[in-house]
Amino acid sequence: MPDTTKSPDMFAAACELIPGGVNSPVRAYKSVGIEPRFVDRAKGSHIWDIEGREYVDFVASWGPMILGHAPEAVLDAVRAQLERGTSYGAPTCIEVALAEEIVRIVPSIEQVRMVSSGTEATMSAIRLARGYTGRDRLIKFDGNFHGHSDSLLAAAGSGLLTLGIPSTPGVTKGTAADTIVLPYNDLDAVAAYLEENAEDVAAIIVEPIAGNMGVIPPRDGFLQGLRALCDTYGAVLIFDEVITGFRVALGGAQELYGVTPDLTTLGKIIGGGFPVGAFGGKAEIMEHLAPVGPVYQAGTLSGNPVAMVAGLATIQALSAPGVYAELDRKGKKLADGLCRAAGSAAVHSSCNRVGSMACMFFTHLDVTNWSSASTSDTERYAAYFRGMLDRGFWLAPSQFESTFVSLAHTDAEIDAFIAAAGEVLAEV
Ligand code: KE4
Repeated sequence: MPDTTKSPDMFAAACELIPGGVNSPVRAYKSVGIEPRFVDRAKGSHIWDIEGREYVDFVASWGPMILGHAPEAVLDAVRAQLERGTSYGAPTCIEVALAEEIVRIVPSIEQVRMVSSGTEATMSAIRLARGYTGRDRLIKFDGNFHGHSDSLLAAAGSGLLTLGIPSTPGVTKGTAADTIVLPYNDLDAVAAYLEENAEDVAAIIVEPIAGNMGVIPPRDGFLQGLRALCDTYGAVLIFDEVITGFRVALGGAQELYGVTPDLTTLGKIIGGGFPVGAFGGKAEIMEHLAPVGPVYQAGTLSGNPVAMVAGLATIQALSAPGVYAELDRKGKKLADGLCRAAGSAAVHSSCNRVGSMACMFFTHLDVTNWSSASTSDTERYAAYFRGMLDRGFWLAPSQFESTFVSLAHTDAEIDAFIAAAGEVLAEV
């Protein structure tokens, strides 16, 4: 490894060893016109690069760091576990404890299976829904991203939108043919498809609040309508709450909107910064999973004890009274301030927010789906991103992601963010 504290030198070396120099495409900063800065450390709401520059972080590792980075409660729990070993490949009391907490907090989840990423969670949930129903087709929504398993890389959101790749080589035609992609928030399109094809549809998977084409809330009645259609046609309703789980409410978007899915996928926050995903739901469905039922799914590090204690400590901290009111207050302060700053700078923008996840789109349209989100001026976003980075604010390197506020962000930091945005928006 090069002996350097300069990101450009480290990036050059990384590009020789890791495709694109990164272990996940969006980190390569391809859509914001500069090279990525390498991180040295993070604590609370702050992150430092290897040049020693300090930033206020609004990426939060793409969502997990809702308490802020390296919270003491999580560090203490992890330190204690490390002395007891880091992986056993055997059942542990701590994974039962985390499962118990998830079942207690998310009423739709009667049983839950731990995995090591959100991708694994959604991939497994879809296989389970197909095994349970005996049907093949899957409905997903344009601009929703559910990780990179083959069935889900059709007009996916997040990195694929950022990279402008509408789908990806390597996914077979047969796989793609079983995935139907419909416009987000368009209940009529779902009803029309199901009327003609219901007997083939195993599941509908949806981000109950879209977080991978920027932030887009469900239209009134959209989630309730999906619930009713799945009841009518016997399809499994899967809420992908990898972002929204424990983010917008302790019980996630399903608590916020009062809609009960059949299966829920989780990730990010439940790992407390460690690699964890989970999927769960009705026991009647979950019991189709091996070793009880015939649907196979497995994982060496599933339920890893270090990740479990980190997740449990995080959820226990989030269960304290007033946490989500505080997250919502901070999220509102940031989004309202950003909108005011954009208005003062006469920048066409549209701001969406749910709780502590928000997005300012560089478009004059109300953003309700991918079609409207895609009208955003991504070049202008890139200039805004660079301006904010230079002023010490660490944002997602893509118009099509979320700005995350954590419990660690102070009002003063949010005020400083808004002031900086006002300066930058006046220039872009
Ligand atoms: P992971 O496999 O990255 O843990 O989770 C996939 C996933 C599933 N479902 C939703 C709703 C998700 O947002 C994600 C992953 N999110 C992206 C960022 N929006 C991860 C960041 C990245 O790709 O590097």
